[in-house]
Amino acid sequence: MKKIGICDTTFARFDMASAAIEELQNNATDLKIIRSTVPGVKDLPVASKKLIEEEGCEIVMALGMPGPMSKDKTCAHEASTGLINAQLMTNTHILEVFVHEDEEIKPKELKILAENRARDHAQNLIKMVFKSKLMRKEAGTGVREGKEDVGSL
Ligand code: RDL
Ligand code: RDL
Ligand code: RDL
Repeated sequence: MKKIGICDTTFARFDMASAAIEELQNNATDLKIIRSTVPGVKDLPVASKKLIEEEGCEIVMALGMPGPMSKDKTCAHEASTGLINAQLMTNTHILEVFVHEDEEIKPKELKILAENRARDHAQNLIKMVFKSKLMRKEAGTGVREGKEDVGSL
């Protein structure tokens, strides 16, 4: 039984965690999902670290939505640095699944991007935990999450 941590925010405008959880449950068996929701992206690092250290998760997805303002971009960068610190402190992967609100203009398209990125990173997680050879096969192939892959040169 693999314990997978899912950490998300109330700031996000789409429930990416539910999409990720559905993708995980449809494509892997023998996993236990522990979810924790926090207000915003800057709260994700410690929540992720707690999922690892206190709940015994062996990998975590941290899902969040940085807003469009320059203060939001700063906030996202700080959150990102925190997530990397939490990974280094625990020697455990935390997949950062961020969708910036200004990646799309239309709300409908932002929603599609958020859902697809969450699902694509859930597939990445499955490869990292259960099928590492499959991920190695994709090395250098221009994979993207949420949008079309750009492909290799
Ligand atoms: O610890 C409480 C908050 O400071 C924390 O939840 C922040 O992540 C909230 N937050 C901001 O303060 C902000 O200026 C967020 C954003 N921008 C943002 O763009 N996205 C967030 N949170 O998820
Ligand atoms: O933890 C999962 C992802 O957050 C992580 O793999 C990132 O490194 C993926 N990534 C971005 O999110 C991004 O905005 C990458 C780039 N840009 C980039 O330019 N090059 C990458 N990854 O290798
Ligand atoms: O090539 C276009 C996009 O990949 C590029 O704009 C990325 O920076 C977009 N992006 C993010 O902004 C982000 O926060 C990506 C990710 N996370 C990600 O996890 N995977 C991506 N893009 O492919």
